Amino acid sequence: MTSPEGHPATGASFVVVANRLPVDKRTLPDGSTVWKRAPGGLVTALTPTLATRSGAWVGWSGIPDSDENPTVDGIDIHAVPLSGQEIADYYEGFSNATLWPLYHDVLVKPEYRHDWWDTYVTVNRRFAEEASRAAAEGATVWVQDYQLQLVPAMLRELRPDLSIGFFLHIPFPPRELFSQLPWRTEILEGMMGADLLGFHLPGGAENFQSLVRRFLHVDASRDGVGVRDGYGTIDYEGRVVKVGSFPISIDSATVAANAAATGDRAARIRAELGDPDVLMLGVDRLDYTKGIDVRLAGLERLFADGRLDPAKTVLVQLASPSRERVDSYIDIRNRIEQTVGHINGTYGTVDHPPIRYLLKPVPRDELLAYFRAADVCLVTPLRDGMNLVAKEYIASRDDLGGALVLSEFTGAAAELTEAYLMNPYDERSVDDAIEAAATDPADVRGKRMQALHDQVMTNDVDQWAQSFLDTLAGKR
Ligand code: GDG
Repeated sequence: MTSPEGHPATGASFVVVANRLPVDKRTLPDGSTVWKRAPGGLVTALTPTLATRSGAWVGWSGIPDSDENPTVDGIDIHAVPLSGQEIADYYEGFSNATLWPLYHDVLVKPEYRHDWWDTYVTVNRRFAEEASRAAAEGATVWVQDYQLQLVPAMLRELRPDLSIGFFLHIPFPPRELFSQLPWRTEILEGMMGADLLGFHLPGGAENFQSLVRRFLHVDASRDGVGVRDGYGTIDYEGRVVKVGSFPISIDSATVAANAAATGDRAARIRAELGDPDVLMLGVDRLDYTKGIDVRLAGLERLFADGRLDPAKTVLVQLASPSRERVDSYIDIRNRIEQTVGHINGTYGTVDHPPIRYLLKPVPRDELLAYFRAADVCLVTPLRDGMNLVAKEYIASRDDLGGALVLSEFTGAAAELTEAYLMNPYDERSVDDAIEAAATDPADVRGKRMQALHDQVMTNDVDQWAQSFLDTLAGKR
């Protein structure tokens, strides 16, 4: 059935478009496979909206060269197939070896390749076409992240009846950096297909507006930018495009409840580690933006200077493998592993290596138990859009134990001002923050944690999603 305009009369009134579908394929003990909902903040935040508004999700299944369409309860799944070559060029190439480093302060040199760009265009068009098929007349479509920046304009061309939102989960860079991109105009035009563009921070929204003025030659008023839940506007091709900041968060109440329910596992973790005086924790995708090397270097200096005792300190570094075929990820992995070996070899004993490093994802409950066990959580990125680990650690600590060391170069630092903030580029700042978090009196640490905990419990991911969708719907 189609409407007079040729759009599906049935179909979803709310559609999420993201690189990945919210599902994982699991193999059961008998060898058969099933699709399970993948846990994650975005799925959790959007589940109520997806359920009440007959929602659909458009994305890739995570399996190359597969035309399988997974099914899960409650969400109409639209799989977008990707070939192995497309994953290499669109995902590992243009998304993660061009855009990712460009948007993260050029921490490694972005590669600009026309063949990658061509595939990025082809794949974005495939996502837009699938979204167009999934959406009912007048539906709301919410496009997610840097892999899909061309989808808003492509979708608007196919379906001018839709209300289109776009949210960028990573930083949006200043003009001086973004201008490097050979396809800067095309990317900006792609994003401007949306009715609302959301960034974590006001700075990202301001960078975007400045770039639109420069490269698309339109007037962007600065009104409202810089205010939480406020937005700026851009008059563009007879439409008004809204631009605003929406700092993402976590499902705080669920994280707090699940962390409290881990019981005595936290105490057992400490015992297994030899009951150290100070247990520090790092949890990251293994990525050069996350500053794992920064915290290792800080710890080594503190050991060398006698400011922390390696015999009484343990750092557990949980690293999940990520983008393992991209060269810069192979390099950072090698550097981290070499440093861990060096520190353990120099400051450890056979019984007691001060650093325990794991290169595999740990189950969610185990992760929450580590959060409950850790005296200090080290979040030290060189650049990070938000950083949810910081918020999860805080939500996990309703006992008001623990201390958070947090880089100023994360989006989270804008809200989590009571953390032990540090500049990852300044050795003294790194060392002082780690030492203070580890050694400040319990009442000082407790007061800081109380303020942080209040902040995270009152600003959760549900609020984030509602505030974005209300702004898109013109209710704010
Ligand atoms: C991008 C932006 C922005 C990690 N290791 C394990 C594990 N995790 C979970 C964490 C957390 C998530 O992965 C990582 O989220 P982050 O926000 O820290 O980082 P990115 O993956 O880079 O996310 C970032 C985010 O998008 C949202 O907008 O905040 O700035 O870069 O939830 O807990 N989970 C489990 N085992 C692990 O070993 N179960």
